[in-house]
Amino acid sequence: MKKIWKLEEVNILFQKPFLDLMFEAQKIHRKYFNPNEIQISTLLSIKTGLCPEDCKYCAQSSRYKTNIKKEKLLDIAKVLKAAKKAKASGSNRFCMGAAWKNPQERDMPYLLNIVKEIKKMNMETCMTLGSVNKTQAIQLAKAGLDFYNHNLDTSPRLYKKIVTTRTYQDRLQTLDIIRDSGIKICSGGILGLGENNTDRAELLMQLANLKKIPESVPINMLVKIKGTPMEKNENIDNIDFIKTIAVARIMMPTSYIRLSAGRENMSQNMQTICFMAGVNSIFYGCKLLTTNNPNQSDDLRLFKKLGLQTKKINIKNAQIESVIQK
Ligand code: SAM
Ligand code: DTB
Ligand code: SF4
Repeated sequence: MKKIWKLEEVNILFQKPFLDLMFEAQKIHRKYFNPNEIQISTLLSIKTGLCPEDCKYCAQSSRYKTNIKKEKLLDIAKVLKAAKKAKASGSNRFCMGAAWKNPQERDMPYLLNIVKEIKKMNMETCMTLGSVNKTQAIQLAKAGLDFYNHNLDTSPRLYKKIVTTRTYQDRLQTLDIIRDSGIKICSGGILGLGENNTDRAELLMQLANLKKIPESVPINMLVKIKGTPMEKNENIDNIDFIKTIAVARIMMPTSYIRLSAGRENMSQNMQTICFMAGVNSIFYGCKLLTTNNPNQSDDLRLFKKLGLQTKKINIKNAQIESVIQK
C-alpha cells in the first residue's frame, strides 16, 4: 500500500538535526539508486515570452516588463538541431518548454511531430506546455512523449499569492490527466518564493501523496528576474534548501530529484552537498529557458572531481535503463 504522508510527519523530518537528516536521506538514496550516477537533461524554450499567466517569479509573463527576447514557435528544424547538439554533448533527455496557458489545437501537429522526430534520435522527450486536456495528453503519449513537466511550485496556501490566473486544483487536474495518459510525471517546485518550512513540507506532501509519486522532481531555486514582483526576494538559506532536498529524497525514494534552476548562483560545494542530500539529476547545457545555467565544461569537471557518471538510457525503448538496487 502506498504511504500517505501526514503534515506532522513531514514537519518532524524538517525539525531533525541536519546531520541526522542527511544520513537518513543518504541511506535511502543508496538503497534505490547508484549514488555515483547522475541523470542529465537539456532544456530548450520552443516559444518564449508573452505568456498570459501571471506567475510572479517568471520572466515570460506578459504582465511584467522583463528583459527577454520574445520568440514565436521555433521552427521544427531549429528544435531538432538543438536536440541533436544536446545528444552529441552527452544529454539523453530533451525537455522543451512553451510559455503558454495551454497548447491550442493548431499547435498539436507541430508538437507531435517534434516528439516523433526526437524519439527517432533515441533521446527521451519531456515537454512543459501549461495545462493539457485528455485528448492532447493521449495524442502526446501516442507520439511517444516520455515525460510531462508541470510543477506545483509551492504550498496551496502560498500558491494563491504567487499565481492568480489558475488554481492549485487546475495544476492537480492536469497532473491527473497526464498520469492517466501513461506519460511519466516531472513535477516539483521553487524555493525562495517567500515560503516557510511548513509551505515546503506541504509542497512535498502534495507531490508524495499523488496517486503515483512523480518519477522526476525538479527543485528550483528562485532565479530573481528583474522586472518581476520577486526580483528583490530574500535569498533562501542554503541549509534550508539542502534540508528540503533531503526531505524530498526520504519522501520520494525512487524519484529522480533534479537540482534545477538556480545552479548559476550556487558554488560547486553547495551543489555537491545537494548531491549528498539526494539530488541525482540536473539540467545540463548553458541555458535553461531564458536564464543561464553553468557551462557544460564546469559541470563535467565537477562530475570528474566527484567521480559522478552520467546515466545512459536503454536505446530500444528509451526507458530509464536501471534503477540500480543495492
Ligand atoms: N508555462 C509552463 C508552466 O508554467 O507550466 C511551463 C514553463 S515554466 C517556465 C516551468 C517551471 O519553471 C515553472 O513551473 C517554475 O517552477 C520554473 N520557473 C520559472 N521561472 C523560474 C524562475 N525565475 N526561477 C526558478 N524557477 C522558475
Ligand atoms: C523546471 O522545474 N525548471 C525548468 C523546467 N522545469 C522547465 C525551468 C527553469 C526556468 C528558469 C528560469 C528561466 O530560464 O526562464
Ligand atoms: Fe507562463 Fe509558465 Fe512563466 Fe507561468 S511559469 S508565466 S505559465 S511560462
